[in-house]
Amino acid sequence: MHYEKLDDYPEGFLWGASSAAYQIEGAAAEDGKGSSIWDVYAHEPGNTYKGTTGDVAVDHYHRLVEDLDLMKRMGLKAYRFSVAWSRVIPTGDGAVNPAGLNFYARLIDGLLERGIQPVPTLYHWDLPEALQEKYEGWESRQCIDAFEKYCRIMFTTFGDRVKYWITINEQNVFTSMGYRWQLHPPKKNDVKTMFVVNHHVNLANARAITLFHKLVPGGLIGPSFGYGPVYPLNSDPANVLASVNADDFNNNWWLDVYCRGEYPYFTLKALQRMGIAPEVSAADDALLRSAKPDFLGVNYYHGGTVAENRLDRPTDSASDKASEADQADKTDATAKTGTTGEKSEKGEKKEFSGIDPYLMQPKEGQAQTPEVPMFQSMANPYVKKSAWGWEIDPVGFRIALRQLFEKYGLPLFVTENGLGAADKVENGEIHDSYRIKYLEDHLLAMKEAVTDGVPVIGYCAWSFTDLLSWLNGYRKRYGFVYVDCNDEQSGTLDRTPKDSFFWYRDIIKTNGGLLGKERA
Ligand code: BGP
Repeated sequence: MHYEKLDDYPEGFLWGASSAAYQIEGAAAEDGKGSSIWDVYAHEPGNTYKGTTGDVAVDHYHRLVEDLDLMKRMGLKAYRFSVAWSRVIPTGDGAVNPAGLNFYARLIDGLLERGIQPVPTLYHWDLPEALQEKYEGWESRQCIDAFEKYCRIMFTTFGDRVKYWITINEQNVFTSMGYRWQLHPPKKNDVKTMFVVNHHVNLANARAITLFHKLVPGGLIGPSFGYGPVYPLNSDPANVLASVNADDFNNNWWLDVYCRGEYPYFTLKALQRMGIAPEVSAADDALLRSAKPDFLGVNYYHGGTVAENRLDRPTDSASDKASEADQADKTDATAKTGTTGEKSEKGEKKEFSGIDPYLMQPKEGQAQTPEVPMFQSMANPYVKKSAWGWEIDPVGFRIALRQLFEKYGLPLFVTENGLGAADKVENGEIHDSYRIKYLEDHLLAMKEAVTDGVPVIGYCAWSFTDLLSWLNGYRKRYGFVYVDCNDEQSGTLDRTPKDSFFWYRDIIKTNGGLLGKERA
């Protein structure tokens, strides 16, 4: 559908920006905070780019007021941040740390005083280390009880002031990176365990939502999912079937549980056949079916393209060529961004560039590859890529919003979208026209989705300030505000608004009216 004129963004649209505790706060061991699994993981040699850690990050903990003032200056209507569970309950399920709660009280009250809606995420990957040690973290159901206890504290403390809440960030990413690809803690490669963990997180999400609805009437809560539409490589029915499989395996596997309370039938069958499906008790089933989110948080970076995965595929097939092109592109991206890779403790070379959690694929001969008979990821020749090899696909954003609303009928809240780039400071200024272009194209695509009729309640760009990328250090920047930090972790941490800061301020001021218009 093409429109002569697009609808306006709705009144009260939540124009925002996002962050996550581990990536910005620093103060990793201050004021009684306990360690998280990321505090420990980042300190083990070879796990992160140049050994970067969140010990100081961008020091948001100490620069709270400065950051809040910058948010007000930009005119933000919403700010999505995450709460470090181990700051609130240092041992994960023991005593509450009043200083930790007080930090979030200052943040939330500071936002409200400035007319900004706080949007806390309860779990953005930084599990208290004590829970990992005591129970093997999410492998145990005790972790679900601990999460519920922590949520209760958050809801009873802040439910009177905070309307929008996110339960879990990108469950698809942290479970696969942590239990399959060995790139996040606890660095395991065990698909069966990955599905157990995933099931437990589903239950934790459902328990949090159920509790929230009891304790915070009038509030709204939902998970944030890393969503990408799946395209077939072409109209070959075998590839179309592969795209149906991939959508089920990569998207429905989580979304059907969140929104319908059940695992998708075909993927569940396939996993059962392989002996790696999670066990769902009658009580689990009842809980999952009864807990419904009020909205769906959507993190959109890009989708993916797939083809049939024929195990006897001839080497010169079109898709193999596309795959080679993809590989070449990734290598090129690595060269462009100057990543040389690092040696891990064991000595094998490890590339931190080009890691794309949404498109990870089993390597040849890698054990336990449930999707092998279902599909194979391919390069998409129609879309450009960022310097880190992530596809740039604003039309896919509109498709994503359409598909999600059509499938689940829930209002959507875009909780992440943005461009990672190596920004340069020129005479004290940062001219990030590429980021403005990226955001503008995506905001226009979202406006088209809104005109199509999709109810979108807000958009939080990733990210407000520059911050620590989990695996890419500080040079892969996403922020509207430049932070003087580097991979040697020796910058001044001074803040400087980029060109995109002023551009987004004007977009917010006009409720999106300036999108696609010439600017002076
Ligand atoms: C999402 C995470 C964010 C952020 C973003 C960019 O998956 O929820 O926390 O990290 O991706 O990722 P990266 O820094 O790897 O480019």
